[in-house]
Amino acid sequence: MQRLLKQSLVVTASLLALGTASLASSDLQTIMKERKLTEKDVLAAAKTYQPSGRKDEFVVFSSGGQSGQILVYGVPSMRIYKYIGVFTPEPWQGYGFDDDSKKVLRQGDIRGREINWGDTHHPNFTEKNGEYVGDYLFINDKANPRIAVVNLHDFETTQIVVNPIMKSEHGGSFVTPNTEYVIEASQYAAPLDHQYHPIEEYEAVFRGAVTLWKFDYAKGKIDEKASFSLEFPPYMQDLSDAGKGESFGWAFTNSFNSEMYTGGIEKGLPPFEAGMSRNDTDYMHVYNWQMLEKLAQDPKNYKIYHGHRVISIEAAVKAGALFLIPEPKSPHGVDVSPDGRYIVVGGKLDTHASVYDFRKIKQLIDKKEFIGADPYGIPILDMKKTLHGQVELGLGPLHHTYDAQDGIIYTSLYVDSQIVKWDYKNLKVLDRVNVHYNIGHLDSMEGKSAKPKGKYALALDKLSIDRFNPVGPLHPQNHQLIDIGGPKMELIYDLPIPLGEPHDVISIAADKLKPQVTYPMGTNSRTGKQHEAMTLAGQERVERKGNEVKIYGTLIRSHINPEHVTVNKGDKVTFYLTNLERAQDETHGFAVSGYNVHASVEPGKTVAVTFTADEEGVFPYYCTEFCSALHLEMMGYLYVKDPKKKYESVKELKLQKMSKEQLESEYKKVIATNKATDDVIQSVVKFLKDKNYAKYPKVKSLVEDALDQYGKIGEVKAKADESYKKGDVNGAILWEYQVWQYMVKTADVGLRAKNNLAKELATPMKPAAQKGEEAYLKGGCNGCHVIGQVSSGPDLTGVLSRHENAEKWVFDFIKNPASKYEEDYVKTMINYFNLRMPNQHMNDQEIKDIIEYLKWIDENAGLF
Ligand code: K7E
Ligand code: CUA
Repeated sequence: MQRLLKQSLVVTASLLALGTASLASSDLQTIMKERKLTEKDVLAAAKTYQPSGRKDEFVVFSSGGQSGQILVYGVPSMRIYKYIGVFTPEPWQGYGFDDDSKKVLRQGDIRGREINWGDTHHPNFTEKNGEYVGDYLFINDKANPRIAVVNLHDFETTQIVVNPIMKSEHGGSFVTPNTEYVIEASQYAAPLDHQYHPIEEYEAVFRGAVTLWKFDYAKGKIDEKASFSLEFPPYMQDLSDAGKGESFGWAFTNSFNSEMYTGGIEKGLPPFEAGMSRNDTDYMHVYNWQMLEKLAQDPKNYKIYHGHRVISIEAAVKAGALFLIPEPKSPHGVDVSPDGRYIVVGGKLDTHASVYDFRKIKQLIDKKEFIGADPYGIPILDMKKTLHGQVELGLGPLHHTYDAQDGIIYTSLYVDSQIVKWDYKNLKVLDRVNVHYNIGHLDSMEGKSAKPKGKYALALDKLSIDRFNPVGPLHPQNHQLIDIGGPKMELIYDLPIPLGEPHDVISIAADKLKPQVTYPMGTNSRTGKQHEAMTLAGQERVERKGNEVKIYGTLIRSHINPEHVTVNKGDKVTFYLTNLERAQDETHGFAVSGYNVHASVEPGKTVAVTFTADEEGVFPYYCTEFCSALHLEMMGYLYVKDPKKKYESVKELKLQKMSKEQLESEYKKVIATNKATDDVIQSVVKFLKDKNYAKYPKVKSLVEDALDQYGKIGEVKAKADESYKKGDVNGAILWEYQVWQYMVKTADVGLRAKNNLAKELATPMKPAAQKGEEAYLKGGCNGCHVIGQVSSGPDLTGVLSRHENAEKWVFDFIKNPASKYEEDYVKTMINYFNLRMPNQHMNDQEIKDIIEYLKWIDENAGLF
């Protein structure tokens, strides 16, 4: 009694303390003052904050730069959702640590060499009529010229293709308007024959190129055989873009070394950077991929390099498929307007952006009006005659993105650390905003598609300098979110990127992405087909052939089947594992001690891990995802025996065992526990059935999962009973515990289903009731009162019908509890709970709202 009383005092005191603290800290003005926030800051927070459970409007895919990965985050919340392993192993996804993902990664090996990283720059979606479809994503690797395909049905990398002729690239991956081709343009010129050539042969044999990778939509794969390239002069090609609308069929690639300067700092010559920026202009390459597609059908137009067709400059020129237009020195971004008419180029070393008019370009081409040809015979168009105009923007214009509003474009200024908003039709600057610092790419929502959505822009800043808590000399990158909804741009959020230098992002309306949440049973996620080693419950087995051992296993909460595997030293061992779960997010992992293998096995997936068991010993394997309360128990042992050795058995250690009586009493206990647990399950099942759970898909799938678990009990229970009958009480106890495990899993999911269903069924809360709930929570009332249950205070369901003139009674009681401590009813309660209702100092409005909330509870009695 003494102890209880003391406890109740402590509870009351802490509740009161909680009350005052939360009152103080929930006052907006106070918080703003304490945290030194301006009204603008609070507004920015309101524009980006997503309450728990709320989803984002846009999803952004960012290249991970030197990390060789992609990262995925949401706008406007700027919450990071995922890293996708692309050119780099990514252990948490098993990428590069299970057999099938290793195969994908190894597709990226170059001339026999294992490559385990990449320098990713430009992600791009599949397109239809120039609009984003978003079922596949392409990304390039600048360092080791490659393109990867990421399947957005499960956000996994499924293909890597190696560029057969280039040694480096940058103008990839750019997609033509109906995903006919993925464009990849080279960067640093090199001999296409992959042989040694001295720099003196630069003009003669060093070459750039553009590769047109054919995308086979039906297979979701790049078709390497159907792909081809076009040879370019060694001008150091750069960014590219595909034409659309009126420029459909054409593509544009920048370059920055029309000087063909070859450096030589070590010989006392001016370095590359000096010679490459000597001319006032470089060249934009203008080419027609539809014509090139035809040229690639006739062997007289191309040369084969490493099994790949490369159309010669000469053939392209002859067919009228390749032209050059001068552009301001050392340009970087080239971006085609949503309607396809304009091509905007930013010259890094020029303060202007140049707007080319494709109509004018086309007219000159049709009239064959050229100002000459370059040393390789490519016709050159008159820059002035192709320009719509130029606008002075500031220092270091790099990249562009378009707005939803016609004629509006945003350009990044690297040197000035700004974004400029301007009108590319009327050639007028409209607004500018500072970013932090040294911005590269930028993106308005779907800003490079035929239908930009505007709303927000992302600034991808190269330097973050002083923006974040210091984490050592290698600083995070900084992605900044800008509100572009109004006439003035406003910076509203900073997202430090802890993963390489993300060069470019691509954004998409979230509702266009429809990834699956589980796999059809037995899926090989890297091929999308059923895995040849799919294993269902009851099919678990170990097969041996010579020194190859194949384990066909299954994973389900919370065991790995099999749990013991014995092999010989030197055996080649493959674990095939199928996750039998059907429930969303019930992923299991698989790792074997010391053998450098790991798999992430999402529901329905089948994976394989292979290794040579070259070390003798006992090696635990286990699940690496905390998948249930019994996750730590999800394990097994791999025994590796040396067949050449004789093993003497160790003398068994005699340990004290349980007596028969002890066993019987434990058996009774577990039977009783199982009965009680089953009663809870049955009451939940009754609730679900009474309320027609099957009408609610989300609840239905949860119930199905629960029943899956429950369905396993029969078999296990039979084993328990059989053991008991045979007099094996110990065995019976173990099987009964297994029954209990299934019951716990059933109850876990069942209760989640019940809560979900209750939420579906509850009547909507009126604003006053909502405020009442807030006040109730803020006041800490839920510390003692649990709705639907007697806890350390009475259940409040029905409180409004427990008293005469109840609303007034409850009002008075909350207002001044002490005034009623002497009433018989309250006295009984105080005695029963050993607690007094404390005064929470609610104001009248709050109390009225709480009464509205209590009414809502009564309306929904029985749901909680
Ligand atoms: Cu400007 Cu590779 Cu597109 Cu970096 S790139 S910024
Ligand atoms: Cu399965 Cu942890």
